[in-house]
Amino acid sequence: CERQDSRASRERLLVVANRLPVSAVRRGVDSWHLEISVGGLVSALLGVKEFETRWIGWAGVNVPDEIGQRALIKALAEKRCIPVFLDEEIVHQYYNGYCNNILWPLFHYLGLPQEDRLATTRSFQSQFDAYKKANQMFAEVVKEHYVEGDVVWCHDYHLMFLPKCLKERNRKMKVGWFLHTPFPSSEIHRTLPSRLELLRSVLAADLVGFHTYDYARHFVSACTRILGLEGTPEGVEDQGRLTRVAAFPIGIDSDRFIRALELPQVQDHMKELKERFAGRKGILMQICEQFIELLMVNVNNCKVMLGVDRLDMIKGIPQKILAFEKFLEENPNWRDKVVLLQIAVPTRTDVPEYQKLTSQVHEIVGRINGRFGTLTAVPIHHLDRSLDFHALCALYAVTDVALVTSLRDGMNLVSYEFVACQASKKGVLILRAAQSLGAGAILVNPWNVTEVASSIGYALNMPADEREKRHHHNFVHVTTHTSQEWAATFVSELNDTIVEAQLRTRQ
Ligand code: ADQ
Repeated sequence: CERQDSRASRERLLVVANRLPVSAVRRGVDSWHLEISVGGLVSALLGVKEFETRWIGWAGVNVPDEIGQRALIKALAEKRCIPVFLDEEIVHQYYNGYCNNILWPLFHYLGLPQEDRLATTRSFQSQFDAYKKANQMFAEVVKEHYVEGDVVWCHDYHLMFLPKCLKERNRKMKVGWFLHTPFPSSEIHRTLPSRLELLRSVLAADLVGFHTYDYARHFVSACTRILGLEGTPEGVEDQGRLTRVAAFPIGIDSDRFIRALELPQVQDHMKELKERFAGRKGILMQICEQFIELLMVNVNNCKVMLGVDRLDMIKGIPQKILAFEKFLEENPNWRDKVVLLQIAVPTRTDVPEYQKLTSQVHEIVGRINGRFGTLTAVPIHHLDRSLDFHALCALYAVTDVALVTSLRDGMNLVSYEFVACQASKKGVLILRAAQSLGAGAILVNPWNVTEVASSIGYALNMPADEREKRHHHNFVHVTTHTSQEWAATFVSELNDTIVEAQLRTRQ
């Protein structure tokens, strides 16, 4: 009953995340252009409509002058966004350093960077100091915009220090924290020099959420083993105060994708893509000129395989491409009948590891195209760019086999988006095992190139009735586990947790 009430009254939700859903590009002294940011967190949260939402975060740009800041605040206000201004040094130490160079790889089991293995190194300490300072700056902006009764929902590994900062400012604030990445085993978390402080800060939240039960369990074990606290079925208890810990598997706004397929611009994209694969010329320049030029060389009834990822080491792009190479090597009859489109939007481009990854992927693609390409066709089309929503939906819809083979991932929304767009084609999803879309997909170990290669063959040859059955399983899951449901459940659970805590205190 309480859950229904909270949904009906459009309660105010302050979403606090490192990045705003838009990136700001300066066009003049007091003029800004706003572009939608690409990424899973943004994609899921933009689908959440039932709350009166304000979004607090960094706009991805350094704005040192007051005129620029005032103009940006005004431009963002129209989108219900509130900026946190971070200077270059903080961004370098907090975002590129502590978040992307330490927490992100560690949480995905890639370990700590070599030079930061010692807790005493200056770079580690200064990055952690910057991380805490940045989190304090987020807390100040939240405090400024907070209205009593608001739900404050902090997101992701960038803001693990935030729950503590918020509760120190206002003990009564309703604070939830959700992690979009995996939370690693306590043995991995143990290696982080600032492990104690981070765990304690997160525990200041009223509700702590993860994508899966396993991540929640890892977090509780870290608190019991590293902090020596008591884990209960509800969460973690510290001196009579309970922090509720639970799993809230994320989803997408599936209706948005399903509805998009009816839009004339998406239909046009799809028609032209299909014509292209039937070997006829078309005018698909809107999607991407380079991409279309490459597609033009493909011949009749080519099967389309698709990968859509941020260009990140966790997404397993080199391994995926190597598996495709193995498939072509072992199946010469498929060589001019299948094409892999890998769309990889670059992220964190100023981090050296990401620059290395881009070169590595380009090198592998070039080698394979040199090996299996002909004068008229290449097997892999790799694009380092983002596609707009309509082009992405059209691509999903015409795809025969999607390869979603991250080495590790919090959840992965691309698999959901693909399924939502496949109502008529009923293509096959090859997926890293341990994701929640298990039942209808072909599950693989992405490290096992031989297994992925043979799954590609299985998927391409799959009979229609099996494809249909598998798609049905996936489609039901994607349309019932939506981002709206995810957010509503989290907020409702947070409200319940607070009511229960108040009752416990009174007893
Ligand atoms: P991400 O690592 O960003 O998210 P994912 O869940 O796959 O990963 O979401 C990516 C989003 O970006 C999708 O909505 C996709 O459409 C979009 N995208 C990716 N490449 C694109 C391209 N080239 N062009 C256009 N759009 C593109 C993080 C975690 C995930 C977790 C999500 C949500 O790493 O594990 O599932 O948050 O919690």
